[in-house]
Amino acid sequence: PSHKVFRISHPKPDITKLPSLGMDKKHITDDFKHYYSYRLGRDEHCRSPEYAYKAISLTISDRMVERWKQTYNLHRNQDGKQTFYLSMEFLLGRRLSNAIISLGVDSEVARALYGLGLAIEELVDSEPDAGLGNGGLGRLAACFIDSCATLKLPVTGYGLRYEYGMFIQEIVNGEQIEKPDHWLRNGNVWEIERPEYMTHIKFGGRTQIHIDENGHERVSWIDTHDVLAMPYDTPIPGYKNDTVNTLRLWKAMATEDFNLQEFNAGDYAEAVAQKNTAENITMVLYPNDANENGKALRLQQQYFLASASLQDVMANWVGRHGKDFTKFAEKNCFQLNDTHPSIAVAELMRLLLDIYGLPWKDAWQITRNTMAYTNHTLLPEALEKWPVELMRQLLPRLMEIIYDINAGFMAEVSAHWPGDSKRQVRMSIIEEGPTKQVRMAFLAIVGSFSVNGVAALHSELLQKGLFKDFYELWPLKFNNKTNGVTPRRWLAGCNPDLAALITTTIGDAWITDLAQLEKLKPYAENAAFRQQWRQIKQLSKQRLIDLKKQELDIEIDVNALFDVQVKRIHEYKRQILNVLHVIHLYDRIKRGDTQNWVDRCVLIGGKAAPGYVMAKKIIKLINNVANVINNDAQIGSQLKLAFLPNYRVSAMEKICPGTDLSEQISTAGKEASGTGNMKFMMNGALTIGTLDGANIEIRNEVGAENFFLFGLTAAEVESMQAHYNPQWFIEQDGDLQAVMHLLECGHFNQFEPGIFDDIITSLKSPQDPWMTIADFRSYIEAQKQVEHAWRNQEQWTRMSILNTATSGKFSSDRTIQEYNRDIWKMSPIDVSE
Ligand code: T68
Repeated sequence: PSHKVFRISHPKPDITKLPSLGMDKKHITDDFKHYYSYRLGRDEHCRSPEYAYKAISLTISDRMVERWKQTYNLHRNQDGKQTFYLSMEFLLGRRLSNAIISLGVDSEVARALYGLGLAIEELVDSEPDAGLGNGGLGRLAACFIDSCATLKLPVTGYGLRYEYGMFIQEIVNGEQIEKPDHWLRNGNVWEIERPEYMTHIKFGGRTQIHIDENGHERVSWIDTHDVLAMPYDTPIPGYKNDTVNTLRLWKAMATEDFNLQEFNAGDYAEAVAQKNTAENITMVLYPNDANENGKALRLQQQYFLASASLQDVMANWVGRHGKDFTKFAEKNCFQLNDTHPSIAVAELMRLLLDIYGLPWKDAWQITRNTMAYTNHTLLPEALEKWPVELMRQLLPRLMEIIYDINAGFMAEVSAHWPGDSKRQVRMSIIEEGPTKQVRMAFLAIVGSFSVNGVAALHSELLQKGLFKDFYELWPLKFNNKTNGVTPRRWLAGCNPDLAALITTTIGDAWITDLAQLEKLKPYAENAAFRQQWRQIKQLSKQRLIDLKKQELDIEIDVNALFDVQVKRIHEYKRQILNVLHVIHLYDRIKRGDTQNWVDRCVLIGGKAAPGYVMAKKIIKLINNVANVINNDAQIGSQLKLAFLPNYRVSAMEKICPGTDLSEQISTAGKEASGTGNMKFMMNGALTIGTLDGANIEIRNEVGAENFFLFGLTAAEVESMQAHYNPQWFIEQDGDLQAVMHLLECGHFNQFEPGIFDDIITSLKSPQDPWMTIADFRSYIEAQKQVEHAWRNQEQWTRMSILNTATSGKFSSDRTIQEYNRDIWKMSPIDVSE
């Protein structure tokens, strides 16, 4: 008899096999009902749109997951190159409408919801913003990952899952009050926890040398306090291309054996309470956008992000290649979003040396060919430096490695410039002085193969100024990548009426190829088209008024010129210059100088870093001036000023379609790029601006005749600095004298004496680095040009159309194509094939 066992063969059941989810009205409706009733447990008595928002989001999210898993596996298992975008901030904003647009199910969803008696607009508005960023830098990261997915590039975002995002700003008595933003309170339907990819992060302890099995000296980092990094993945859908990339955000958690000693000693409660120290690491986003606060917790955050992300990538690499790193640099790139994650340079060295046992030379070569660094600022106060002592305590092994990197680098410098010890001191990663500090930007430059600025002028100034020595040493490392914004959110999503008009006129290819907007140019000469264009702008302005009506409690005329400045509050961005102009207009009305008057509504919004006293004063000034103007019956509709509280991504989506005039008035040479300027341009606003950041490129694209230019150039600012004399400008200018007088006599702070003294003093100081007074006259003249243009509505509309038509360059798709062409060098991966 045969010993063979005869088994009934049956197909192996696949627990993951599911039918594809339907994208039609019926399937969407069914799933909505399912989630609403079963998962959320609500019924017809529930009155809150919150649950309907959740039910539709879960329905949409499901429809991304299948494509997401496919993309994820394809990226991990292919043998091509991958890029990892490391950023302390991803300012995503709301996700529902973006997901709907990307999947191309807008009309099906709208119809399904309509059938259920729900309005999509209302549901969309109950989603909290994911406010995990301060401003431009964080929003840029969000636009970039959108473009990467749309361009089918295998790019993964790595960031932190802050429990509290950017604070919520309230205005009380004209002053900013910060409220915590507990954005996760009602759950986050867009993320999936992935405990299977959890990693350990070390802090503190000490290092020890030992001899490994091959007789080589190795360093181990011991007696550490470990923290767990738990990944949460968010899908990043490409535009109608079946690609869904991943944003992986790390949350800090206590290890399970936290404080075992105390635990065993019976101090149970104390041990549990100490869990907090670990979990604090990702508790809150630091709300400083332009200066470093130097807190140890911030360094912990930075290392936590760098280490968790690198370990994650390495684990995947070792899983597929074993410990052979010869091709690692060829297949992986880390793009560092500013210096915040630049400790990654030293961390990659540590992993290669201590964990995988590579010799220094090999590890250094791999690191230097894997890292790329983007700089976002020239302001010295924003340049990160960490005290050597702090780093030694917190990250002793990394401090050793940084010293070793610097020793090698100093040897390179002295070989290149023999005997130039001044240059060595200037270029050293370690800044000598009473407290030695690590210059994080220099670590990033030395450790990477590419260094880029974010607009042409900014990149040029980096090479000529801040990083001159490094540019002389490695000219080929330096390059420019002018910023961009995603047209999915910043035109198609936020301005559906305008998007529809554009699509009817030139087709819809512009959504993924924004240069196509050029085709609108001839329509600037078409009166009927201009009429439609104007109507849409008018509607958007009305919507903006309706939205802000209760909040602002002022009457705004839709026919007024909507003049908008929204961005973080900072002296270099010169919201004060805007206020000086408003005071000047007020003064003119009061003097009866109102011939050819143009009614204007000036809107200013933005958050001040909580510790930035001057920025908070500026908010107070705006509110006080607004109070005087808006409550003066003689002024009426001729002039309005309002501060828009709690400016954020979702606010900008409503503001930019309704803006006529975009204020981009920074001191030349100080704003690295700006990205709000691009959003306004795309939505048909005209710009009044200085020759700063990307303004220069905006003006080049749209033409000087369609841009209101004023102010000193960066070179003039630089050369005037030493002999700047604001008093001289004041003496020359009667209008400016009148404005200063109103400020100085306390006209806007009658019951709060002295509160604006600091502002006045800084304006009049020869040391004022922002040179506001120097640009007053040319700003006023440019504003007159604005009014002149506005009086001819046909001409204004022409210019508005031309702004949109020439905004193609400022798509982040173009930016990302350049990053890929020059730095990442990856091939797109088609998921649908
Ligand atoms: C901005 N930087 C630039 N920084 O100011 C802006 N900083 O010109 C540019 O367009 C934008 O980056 C994108 O390149 C920032 O937004 C920060 O938010 C920040 C955050 C933490 C620490 C320092």
